[in-house]
Amino acid sequence: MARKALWKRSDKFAFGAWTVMNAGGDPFGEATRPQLSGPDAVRGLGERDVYGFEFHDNDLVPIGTPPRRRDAILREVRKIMGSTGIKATAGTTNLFSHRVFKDGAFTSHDPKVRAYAVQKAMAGIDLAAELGAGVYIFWGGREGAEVDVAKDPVEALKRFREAMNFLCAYVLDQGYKMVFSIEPKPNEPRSDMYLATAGHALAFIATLDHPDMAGVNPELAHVKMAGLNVVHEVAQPLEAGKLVDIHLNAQKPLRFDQDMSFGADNPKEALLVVKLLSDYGYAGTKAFDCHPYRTEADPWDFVERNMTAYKLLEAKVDRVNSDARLVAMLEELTGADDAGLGDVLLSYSRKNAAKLRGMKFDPAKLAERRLLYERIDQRLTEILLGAE
Ligand code: GLT
Ligand code: MN
Repeated sequence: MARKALWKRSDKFAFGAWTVMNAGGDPFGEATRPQLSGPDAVRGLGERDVYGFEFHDNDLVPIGTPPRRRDAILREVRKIMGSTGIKATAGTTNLFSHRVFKDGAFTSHDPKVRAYAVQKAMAGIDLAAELGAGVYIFWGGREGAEVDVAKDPVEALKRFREAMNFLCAYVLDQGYKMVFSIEPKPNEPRSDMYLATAGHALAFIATLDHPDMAGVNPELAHVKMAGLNVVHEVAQPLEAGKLVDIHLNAQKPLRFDQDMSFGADNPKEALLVVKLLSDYGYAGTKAFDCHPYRTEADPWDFVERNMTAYKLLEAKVDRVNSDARLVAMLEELTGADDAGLGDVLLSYSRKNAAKLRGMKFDPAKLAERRLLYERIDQRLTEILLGAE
């Protein structure tokens, strides 16, 4: 890219190592570009001033790697981290590729498969701790069903909880500084997956032995696959103080998992996600979880475009937030006259209830208040399109 890079490390952008290791294969066709190794993926990201990388245990250490080889790989990755300045920001366990997980990992019917999954997660947590990652992601890729009659979903959630409780206790026992993050997805690769949205994940987290140890990393594409609202999906964990990471990308609604680059499909929606994160001072890493188009010869234009898109949208957010016309319209909308209400709605008391009962409202008059939604939306569109 000829243009000067817009991003800095302090932007705290991250990429899944797997995003640049994606070689373009899909269910209908073979790979279209060379397979990068884990260390080469980390090096390429570090050389492009990316703040951090996320990784599966097997992105770095393939299943069955002897311990000495594992340690040698880790030494190599640490060396790359030292020379490029990139950090390991989040680890995760691949509990979906191997056929042993064909009917689930933590939610498998087979106690031995469940035990293997928890053992694998423990080893992945050790690996993440060794590289200094402070977030550990749980994406239940195979935790779901095609045949609901064959797996009791209540029992499945109990098993999921047992595994998470075991692993939380493991982290505490080891003294690791690490929070868990559940990554929701409604479907694919299973027909239907448990913990389908951020809301499902939040409700589940509240039932853990250590709810404070777990948060959520929503992924825009995942919720979009169900046709739901990406801004709301991010807002809910944010409001709950549970947004510990985020997976940014793009997706046309109600289709297979496309994992397109951030902003590639719906720039207005991407803008509103960036606005949400910056308005509320989100300080965690912003990870891109998507992959280059199958037609790309290498992943590097893809890496640069995602960070560039975020920074351009961030600049637009500044314009949106300082646009006098838009600000005035939003103020009119949100600054409704509450004179006379006092603190009656702030909290329930018998006194407040009595006060509220005694108040006089004229609904027809209240309904007359103008709401400039067309103009507001149009102004946002204009700013996005570069109008003065
Ligand atoms: C997989 C999935 C992603 C998850 C990764 C974490 S793996 O690529 O599509 O959304 O974030 O396990
Ligand atoms: Mn993801």
